[in-house]
Amino acid sequence: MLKLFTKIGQLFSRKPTIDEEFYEELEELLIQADVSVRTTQKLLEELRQKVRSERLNCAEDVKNALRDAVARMFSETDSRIRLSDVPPSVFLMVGVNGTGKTTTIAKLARRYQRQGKRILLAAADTFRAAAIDQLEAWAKRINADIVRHQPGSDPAAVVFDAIQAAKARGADIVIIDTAGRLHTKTNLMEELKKIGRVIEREVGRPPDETLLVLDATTGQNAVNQAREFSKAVPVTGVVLTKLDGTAKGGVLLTVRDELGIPVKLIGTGEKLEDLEDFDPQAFAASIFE
Ligand SMILES: Nc1nc2c(ncn2[C@@H]2O[C@H](COP(=O)(O)OP(=O)(O)OP(=O)(O)O)[C@@H](O)[C@H]2O)c(=O)[nH]1
Ligand SMILES: [Mg+2]
Repeated sequence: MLKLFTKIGQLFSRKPTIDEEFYEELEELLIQADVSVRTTQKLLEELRQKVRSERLNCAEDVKNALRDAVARMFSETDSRIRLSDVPPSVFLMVGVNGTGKTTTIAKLARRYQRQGKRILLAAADTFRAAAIDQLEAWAKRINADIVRHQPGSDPAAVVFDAIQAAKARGADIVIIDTAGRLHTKTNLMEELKKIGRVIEREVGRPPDETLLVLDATTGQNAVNQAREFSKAVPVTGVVLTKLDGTAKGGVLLTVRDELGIPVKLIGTGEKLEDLEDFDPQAFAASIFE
């Protein structure tokens, strides 16, 4: 189980008196765990109301009330990955440099291969030669098809070829790797839009998933990235990686609460099997233990 809010768990196990001092400490710990100020205020407000109206005074009850408030934040979210009934399904992976896009692609590909699906990878990160080789190395390792062009070529052309190849070979899912980009660079954002248009034209619908890969260890910065990316492309879900390396799970809450984007997957390590579905209810139930 991930230990994302350990300190908050510890606060409750000290059996604190539920007073102003308690709320202050809780507020500080939530913010330290990268829950944004706004989302923290919202949670605390809800908690205070419940404590008042139900006259809660034991730490255990207050902890449960906080857990319920977190669970409610996710309750209307559909956190499952969508596949199309008409293959190939297309997943577009986006995000800033080094967040874990390419690694997550390999993990996802492996997961669907295990379900008997045929995967084709598209090396549309043509910006770095090493990026193409990195994806190809994963493709070899997991025995997946890959479409690649020369470094420096047009990423949208790679995507076009990948979709044609997927149709010709009967692939079930095309997963597109893209270059890490700063959300502040407009030309790179335009490139993503162009890729989106090619997909829409060639499969007759937008990508089934546009997954924004965020590095949990970057905290509030990840939230800013999410805000900017979702202005440029219709992000359908977030993959939060490197949760194994952090006690700061608050990004999960903030992305959901402030941006309304469902968190769909979490990365918990560098290995192929280190990918989990995000389960909001289990998450809420476990985080304060
Ligand atoms: N601990 C940990 N490391 C991860 C996780 N996901 C990816 N990494 C590591 O993060 C580093 C960057 O991963 P990449 O998949 O290359 O990231 P990227 O987004 O494709 O990077 P660019 O192509 O440069 O934009 C690698 O060393 C990965 O092994 C994770 O869930 N946990
Ligand atoms: Mg990459």
